[in-house]
Amino acid sequence: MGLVPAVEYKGKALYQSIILCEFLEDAYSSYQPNILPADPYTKAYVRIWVDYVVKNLIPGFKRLVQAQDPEKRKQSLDELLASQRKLAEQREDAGEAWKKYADNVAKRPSVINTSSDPEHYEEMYGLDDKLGAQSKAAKAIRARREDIM
Ligand SMILES: N[C@@H](CCC(=O)N[C@@H](CS)C(=O)NCC(=O)O)C(=O)O
Repeated sequence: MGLVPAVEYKGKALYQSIILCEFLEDAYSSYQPNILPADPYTKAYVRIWVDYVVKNLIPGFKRLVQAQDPEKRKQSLDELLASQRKLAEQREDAGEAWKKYADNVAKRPSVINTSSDPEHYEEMYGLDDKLGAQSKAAKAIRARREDIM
């Protein structure tokens, strides 16, 4: 696919973030803490919402930050807000618990060390749209290819 993240395991390649997370759990099952709950129902429930985020919030966010045209921007923002609203309505833990989780993630050294300065994101994604960037990710966003995004 040519996208990151990707993992090489025993000489073979794997990709797609969510699949990699589950693969790491399977391949290193004794590592604690686990990402997914052990209970089958709760695990399936988590996967339902991970799938929702992957298909709606992530593409919606990427389209918003890439959109330069004000009309396209407003449409992208409305779509993203509608997706977020649905998540917040269905998940009672989407309020304070989410904020605490997000704050903790943002403080992790691995996240700090691999993130760009927030003020540069808009410019970078905006340039993608303006210049008609040819990266696989930028093309996928423009073509609304959620399966690649
Ligand atoms: N659905 C993929 C998306 C991966 C993706 O968009 N990767 C971007 C960086 S975040 C990339 O590799 N861009 C390089 C390119 O498009 O050529 C995943 O979840 O791993």
